[in-house]
Amino acid sequence: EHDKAEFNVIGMTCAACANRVEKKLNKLPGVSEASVNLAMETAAVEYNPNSVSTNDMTEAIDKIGYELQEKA
Ligand code: 9UX
Repeated sequence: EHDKAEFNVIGMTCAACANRVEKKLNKLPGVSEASVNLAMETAAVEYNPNSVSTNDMTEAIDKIGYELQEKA
């Protein structure tokens, strides 16, 4: 009920980009904590897999102009 996903984030240029991505992830129902690291170009997300999928996250971020790639 409490999974963690790690992503590479493509397309972030400035701190406002990182805030946009982080806020979007945190607004998704089922996401309990999302943290974006601009310098590392990564995102870490804690979520309930019964409510939200990593594919939902990827689609939501694509819509605002960035790309998530789930780490292996
Ligand atoms: Mo910063 Mo990101 O000026 O789209 S918000 S580059």
